[in-house]
Amino acid sequence: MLNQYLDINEEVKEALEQGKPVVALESTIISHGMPYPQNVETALNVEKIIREEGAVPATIAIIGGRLKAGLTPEEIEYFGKKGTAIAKASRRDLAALCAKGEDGATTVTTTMMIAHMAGIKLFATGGIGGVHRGAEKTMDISADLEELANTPVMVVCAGAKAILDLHLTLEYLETHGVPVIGYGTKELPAFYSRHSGLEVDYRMDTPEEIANLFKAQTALGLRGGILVTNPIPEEYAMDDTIINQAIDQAVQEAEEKGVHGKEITPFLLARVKELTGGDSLDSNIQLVYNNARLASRIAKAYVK
Ligand code: PSU
Ligand code: MN
Repeated sequence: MLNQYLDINEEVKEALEQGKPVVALESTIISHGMPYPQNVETALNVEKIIREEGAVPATIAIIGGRLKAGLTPEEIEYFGKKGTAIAKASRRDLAALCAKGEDGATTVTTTMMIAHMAGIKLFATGGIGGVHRGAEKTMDISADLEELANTPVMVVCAGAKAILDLHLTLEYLETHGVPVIGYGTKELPAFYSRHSGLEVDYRMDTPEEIANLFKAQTALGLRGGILVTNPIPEEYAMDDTIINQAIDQAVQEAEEKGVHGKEITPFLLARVKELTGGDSLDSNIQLVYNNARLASRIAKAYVK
């Protein structure tokens, strides 16, 4: 699909033309999700891991109003350093950023959109947005879920954080026909924790099985994506009590301060990180690496 605002870098373009596996990565996790310089270090390591697995990484971002599929290390450094000064770009921001020639950090939503424009099928990240706690009053449902309902890209994540209402998030995905897969588990993982007490739709144990599901979904002409949830490796998982206490406190503070709209997710993520110290950052980095590895393996199975 050609788009006058899209720039696919040489390495990614060549890989796509030759039918090689490509894995997309988001940039909000770089500029808003982690502090500098760990964010840049992590982003470069994720690309390295994908290459070691035999796939090609395509970090996605908006630079000067151009939709970029594939960044240079210098561009990744620029995004990491500028951090939260770069606008978090969701679907509703895309046209404005392109029209004005501005930078934007792509969320799961806009990364899926740009990956799809470029012809990339797989996307690895940390956690997705979802239905917020109290959404029955606020109607705060992440655009990520709507994108999963409509855009045929497979997203590999570690589930979603319990800052969200995970039960309602699964209900929403069910209504919109998005299959939720557990890699090696029937339980939905909750990012820092391997446990949520909720069930995914299907447990799958190999990258091949997951690639076949994606092929069938495409062959059936079903629109929309697939969500693969990959539990954080046991050794990096956090204590459920500690993490849940921090999350409950962060949610309460957000409510008291009246934080809402696009600010609430970054606020909650930053607060949880502060309350749990460096531990949660280390876990966060490790689960992203783990997801990049799985996404590369699914991408390889998919192009076979
Ligand atoms: N959840 C996380 N880490 C993240 C995000 C969500 O655990 O970095 C980011 C992702 O970029 C996601 C976005 O797409 O926040 C969702 O924001 P919102 O809830 O405003 O839709
Ligand atoms: Mn929201």
